[in-house]
Amino acid sequence: MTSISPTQNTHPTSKPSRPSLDELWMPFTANRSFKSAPRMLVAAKGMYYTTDDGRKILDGTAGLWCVNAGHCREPITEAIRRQAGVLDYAPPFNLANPLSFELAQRVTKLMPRGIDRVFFGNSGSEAVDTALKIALAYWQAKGEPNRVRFIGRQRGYHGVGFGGVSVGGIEANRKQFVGQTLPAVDHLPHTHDIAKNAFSRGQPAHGAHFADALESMIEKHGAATVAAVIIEPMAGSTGVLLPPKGYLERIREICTKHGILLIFDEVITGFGRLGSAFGATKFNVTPDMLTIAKGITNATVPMGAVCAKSEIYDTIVNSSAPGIELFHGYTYSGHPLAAAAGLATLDLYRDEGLFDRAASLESYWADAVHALRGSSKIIDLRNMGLVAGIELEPRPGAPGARAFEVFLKCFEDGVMVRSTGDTIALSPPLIVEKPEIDRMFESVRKTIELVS
Ligand code: PXG
Repeated sequence: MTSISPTQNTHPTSKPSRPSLDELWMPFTANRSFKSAPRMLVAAKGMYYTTDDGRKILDGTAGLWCVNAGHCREPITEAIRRQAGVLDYAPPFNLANPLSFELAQRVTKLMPRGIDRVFFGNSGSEAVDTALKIALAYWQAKGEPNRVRFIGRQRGYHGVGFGGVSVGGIEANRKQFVGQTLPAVDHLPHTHDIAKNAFSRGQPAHGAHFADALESMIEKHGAATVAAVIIEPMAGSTGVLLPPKGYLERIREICTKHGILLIFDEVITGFGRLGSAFGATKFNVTPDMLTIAKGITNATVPMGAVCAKSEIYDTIVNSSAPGIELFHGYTYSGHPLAAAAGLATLDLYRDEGLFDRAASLESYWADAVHALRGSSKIIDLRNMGLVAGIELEPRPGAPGARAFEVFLKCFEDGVMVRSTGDTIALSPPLIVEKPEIDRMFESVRKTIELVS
């Protein structure tokens, strides 16, 4: 079978020549349906993808919430190219490459004060499982080995490792693996309350009280058994669920009161998505650990990380006998290509002021989101930074079908949106221009009218 090169098939009318689709088992995909009608992306530049039949697709989702600086940005591409010819790989166990240290320092400079240690992995899932393991190791080192319970939240997404699906609040991601997820986990209620907060602009007013469930859970299990609470400051994957005003502050307060570690999973909210470097800086609530991935390298080379308070690092490292202090790590932790890509990405974010750019576009974006109001099929509209959630009335007997059809039809129309349940999520690269915002919402508006 021939393979596709990005330069082929650039005429919209040409028929693509495709590789065999049989061998690849696609992730989180309806394989049979996709393979009967594939959507193949072969090139990208700036705000646009190119399909294998030569169509340009406006990227309304920054890939999967990750290409925050736009596609194929030359400074990043060049850094990767250069690094690949200088040091392709260096073992990270008892050896190192200097770029990983440099990137760790650069990342901590963007973090809230006090978060100043970084452990690298290769994905959000690895970052989450690493953070959970660090929490357990921390409590062992502190002499409180009974603190083993994790508290996540309904509708939370924390990747696909055994730790991540356990603390995550998506039943579908656990049901094929019943019996082997983490045993000591509880879930807070989610904060989505359409009855009270529908069509809120920015943070919803009602729902700080959802945090109080944490107090009851701690009381039920005993504070001395809880290792950590893990939540996304804004839940992305399950439909753009914003933290009600006062909610994150209250979660922080309760964790502090009971000495429980608070982990913010910022895999989506990191690197400017909400108009600030991180959710923690946007909402001015500092967790004890943050997990990051995606935007750290503009998604060019896989990378994830856990960022932790130095007290956590010091406790584990200083309490240990001479030798390895944490029995955890990856072949590709701090990979030189990822580190080079990360440094070039952070330079680009800084040089183009992209986090501030997201903040300055927020009100134009919010206007565009809320201008969709009026269709009987839309039951809620949510916005924050450069994120939108457009929740549709589910089609009777077919939850998620309407939103998925909107995704398919927008793609035909040349705009990439994301559907999750009955919510359409938009999260474009932070370089998006106003006419592109208009085009995205026009396509979504038109398409929602078209679907039954
Ligand atoms: N935590 C959060 C908050 C995420 O959003 C992960 C962890 C896992 O990251 P990796 O790199 O292991 O995939 C994620 C991933 C979607 C979607 O459609 C979101 C993610 C992944 C796939 C799809 O919203 N986020």
